[in-house]
Amino acid sequence: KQLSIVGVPMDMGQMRRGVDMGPSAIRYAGMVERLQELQFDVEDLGDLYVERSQTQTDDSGPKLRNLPRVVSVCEQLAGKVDDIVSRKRFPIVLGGDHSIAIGTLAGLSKHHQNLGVIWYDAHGDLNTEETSPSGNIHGMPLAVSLGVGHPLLTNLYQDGAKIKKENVVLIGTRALDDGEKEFVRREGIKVFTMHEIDRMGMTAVMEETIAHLAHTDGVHLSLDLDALDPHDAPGVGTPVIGGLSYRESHLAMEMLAESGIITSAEFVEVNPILDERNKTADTAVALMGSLFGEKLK
Ligand code: DIR
Ligand code: MN
Ligand code: MN
Ligand code: MN
Repeated sequence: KQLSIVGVPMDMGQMRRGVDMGPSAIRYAGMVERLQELQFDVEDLGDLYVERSQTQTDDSGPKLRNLPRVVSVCEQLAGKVDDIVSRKRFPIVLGGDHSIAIGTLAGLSKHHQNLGVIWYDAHGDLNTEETSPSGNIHGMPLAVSLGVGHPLLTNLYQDGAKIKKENVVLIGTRALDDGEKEFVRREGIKVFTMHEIDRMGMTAVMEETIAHLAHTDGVHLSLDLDALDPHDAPGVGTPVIGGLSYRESHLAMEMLAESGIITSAEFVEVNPILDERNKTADTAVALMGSLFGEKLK
């Protein structure tokens, strides 16, 4: 496998400054070296240009904060991801807040008719401007990619939905807003909340996830570090107690490595300002090691 890394220093999708430094923190934690040790051809494309003027954060409306800037970064990212896949390489996107998944999935959708998505996150990211309690676009990317949301977001890069609801699996969910619960019920989306993970165990959850996505033509892993318990990943903007352990997450990554189904990945929401000695970036890199087959070597 040939891997291409692209960083997206985006923090406009939410209110806590500092998540724009996520790509640096993850590289500093030794990401490139870790993947090279696994004998991959690793290309680091650096970071996208993200216009930043911290004093101009759009706090005006309760809805879709910083919409134009999020759109322009996501357009740029979609083009970059499209290009990486066109060159037959495996894209790894580093966030940045989770709004960037809109761009990642838009770029991937040029190459997949039936893309699977694993949304590893404490949250559903299924809000729309009507249901969002925060107005933060990082709470909306999965809804947008399913074709539900503001037209500037849903029609980004190419018109309409980028993925299908039957190809999505949420893992680690424990903080759904009311509108998101309604979305999940209405659309019948597959969700493994912490309750199911506790009852079934991560092994069975991953077996079911992999079986559920067996018919797809590729699977994207969108990993929000806040899926993990704040004990293991304190450096995130919206921590939620009662999360996935470091061990459960490694097991999940190892099972994905064994399955061979993953064709792209992103690691988002690492905020070094809120972190403890880069622990969250270290966790992200350790999980990448497992996802890319450290145990199989
Ligand atoms: C919350 C937070 N549900 C919102 N979402 C986060 O603002 O819509 N997603 N943090 O990962
Ligand atoms: Mn998220
Ligand atoms: Mn989250
Ligand atoms: Mn939240």
